[in-house]
Amino acid sequence: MLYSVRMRAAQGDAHEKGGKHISGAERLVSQEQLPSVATAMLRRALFHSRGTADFINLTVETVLTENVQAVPCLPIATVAVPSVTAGRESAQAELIRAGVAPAAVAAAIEALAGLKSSLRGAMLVDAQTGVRLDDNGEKGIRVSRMDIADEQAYLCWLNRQGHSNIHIQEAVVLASKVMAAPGVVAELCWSDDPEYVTGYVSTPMLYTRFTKLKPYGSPIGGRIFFIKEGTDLEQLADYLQYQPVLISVPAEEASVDAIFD
Ligand code: PML
Repeated sequence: MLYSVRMRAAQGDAHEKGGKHISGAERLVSQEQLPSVATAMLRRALFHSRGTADFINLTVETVLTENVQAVPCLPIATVAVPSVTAGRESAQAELIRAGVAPAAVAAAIEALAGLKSSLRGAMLVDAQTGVRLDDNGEKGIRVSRMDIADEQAYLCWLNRQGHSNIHIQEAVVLASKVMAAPGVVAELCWSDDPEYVTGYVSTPMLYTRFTKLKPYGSPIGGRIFFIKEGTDLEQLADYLQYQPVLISVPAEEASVDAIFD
């Protein structure tokens, strides 16, 4: 048995009553890990760079181990760019290489850049036309019920590549789950953390980070999932929100850690 632990925090009021989104987090953990993971989430909601939350929703639900799907972790690449403009141009090129139509890429970047407030979940966008497919407004579709299968092996794997921050730790897990969904061509994301300007494009083959995708100080971020024509949207939304998934790093990486730890 595992536990899905989900936190969303807002300021002013609950999200659904117009409160400002402060923080969100997702884990899938054992009973032993549950108290410390729940406490860490509460701390994160209370001491966040976006402000202090006065509404915190913490949900804990059991998940049967036999219902958990195993998904491989995406490899990571980083592209250093000198400016937000250069970052967005490179991200655009990567999305087009992945099969997203140039017009859809342009529409998506404009939609993300034009948001008045952060998206809590993701927008689903047609990869050919750029038309938004979900009707969830600012809520979007929140990807839920995922975690890393072996946290130690994952952290070592990231560390060896020079990555140690919580943003990348969580984003790679989320992107790996999303890219395992049938019909998802690519994802574009940048953070709502005003101090964090690195964003990424993920494809079923690769998670590519661009060191500047939004201006420093901007508290507005979000995600767009580009969807292939003919994809069953109900099934996709169901997978993204409800299918429990554990992500694993490549076997030799995990075993190398086991030998040297
Ligand atoms: C977020 O934390 O809200 C999104 C993360 C974006 C990029 C993470 C990275 O690869 O550094």
